[in-house]
Amino acid sequence: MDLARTHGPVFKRRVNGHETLFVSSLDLVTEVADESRFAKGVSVVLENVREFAGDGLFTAYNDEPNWAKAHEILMPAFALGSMRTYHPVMLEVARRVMACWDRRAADGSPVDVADDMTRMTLDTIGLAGFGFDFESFARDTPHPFVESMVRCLQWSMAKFARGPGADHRAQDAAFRADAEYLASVVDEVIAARTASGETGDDDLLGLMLGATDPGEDGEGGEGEGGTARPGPALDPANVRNQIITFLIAGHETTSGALSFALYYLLKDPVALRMAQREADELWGDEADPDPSFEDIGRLPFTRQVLNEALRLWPTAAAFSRQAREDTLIGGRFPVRAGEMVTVLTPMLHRDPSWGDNPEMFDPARFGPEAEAARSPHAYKPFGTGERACIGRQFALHEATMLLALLVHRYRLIDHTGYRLRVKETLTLKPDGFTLTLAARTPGDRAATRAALAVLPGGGA
Ligand code: FDE
Repeated sequence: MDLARTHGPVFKRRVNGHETLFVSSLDLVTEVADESRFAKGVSVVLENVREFAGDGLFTAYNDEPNWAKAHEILMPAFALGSMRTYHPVMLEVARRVMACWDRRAADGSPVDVADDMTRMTLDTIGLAGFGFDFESFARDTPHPFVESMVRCLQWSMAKFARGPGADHRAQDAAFRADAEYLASVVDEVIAARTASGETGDDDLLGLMLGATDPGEDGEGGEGEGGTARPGPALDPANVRNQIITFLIAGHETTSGALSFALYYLLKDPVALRMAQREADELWGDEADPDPSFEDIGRLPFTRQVLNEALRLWPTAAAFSRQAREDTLIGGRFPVRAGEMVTVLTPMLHRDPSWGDNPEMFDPARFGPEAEAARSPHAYKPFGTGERACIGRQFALHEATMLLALLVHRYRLIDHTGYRLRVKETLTLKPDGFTLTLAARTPGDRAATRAALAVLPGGGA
């Protein structure tokens, strides 16, 4: 981001022989988002992630047959309507967060926001995707799976920055051990499903194992070990890669988004009250609200808060595009066929087209009129085109519900006067961000309404 501020919206950075061409202005991103000229590029860092996520959706090459196959099988599971299926599990895990935070509110001890959001998103994708319970809230430290995964992601970044000559055998051996551990946890997930004999045919694992079409006579043949089940829709190695992919992609990014949203609400009393009022209008003084699936669509301001947090800190901070043919971008920068261009999303999201104060947190940027007036290429927290994020609705449903439940239930107290530090472990998160909490009372809810009523227009 500093380089872009110094050198402008197109520059090349060379690190140990790797050149990366970065772009971050609306014009240039509009060009590289053009699917007829560019496609997703598997960058050097993603090549490293391939070492443990293989041909999973995120790291697959565009022309790898397993990409199209898995995409087709999994798309319906991520359509908006499918969120109805995941809603109860998302709510169950949201209640785990609240049970944990209630204890902290009672004894006044701080919560580590990013850690708890990560517990929540890991449990959610594990249960909703694969019927596997990581039980993260029953642990003091993150599930060992998370620690291994974070080390694998760090290895993927560090490998990129390696200088010549040094000996990296120890790091590589440690990486192999972590990658094997990830695979073993996933194999346990698959084995648990296979052993239970349940099809679970509307979750991701069920779809991937081909459970939707259980031929009585065991037809469909390629299944392993003479089971009576039909052949898997995807081959076993690919199923394992997809699960690792969903666990990586589906939880670090979403937990970062929630953490940044809580950070900005903490620092913006009007936005916090508006989010609280929106939740209060749905759930009043109920001690244990029971949000319906439809309620989540009735939280537009909460959604705007998340969108705006993802504008300032798109937690997947860059994505790469690969030129289909030799071309020029911006009419004068040559890009050869096959060459990559990396979109530096946080700077695209601060492009002058965002107005006068792009560093300012302002959820009104995502009001319906403002959104309609803006180029679709100005905002890319979920990537672009055919290879854009498949988990977008999933992440937004999960995060909107939790954020609304949390602001409905707690006063957020900035006990350290926290100043934002962003930590990058391939994804972005606020570092060392802790809060203390107090249970909101009916009196607090009345005070929220009264405080907004003094704003011009009643804070509408
Ligand atoms: C994807 C994605 C992307 C793109 C990348 C490239 O281009 O390279 C992005 C940017 C993203 N993604 C982002 C995000 C954010 C958030 C919060 C999220 N994301 C979430 C989620 C959840 C889930 C489950 C997911 N996610 C998933 C995913 C996948 C699988 C992918 C791949 C797709 C294809 O096909 O390629 C993604 N994601 Fe996301």
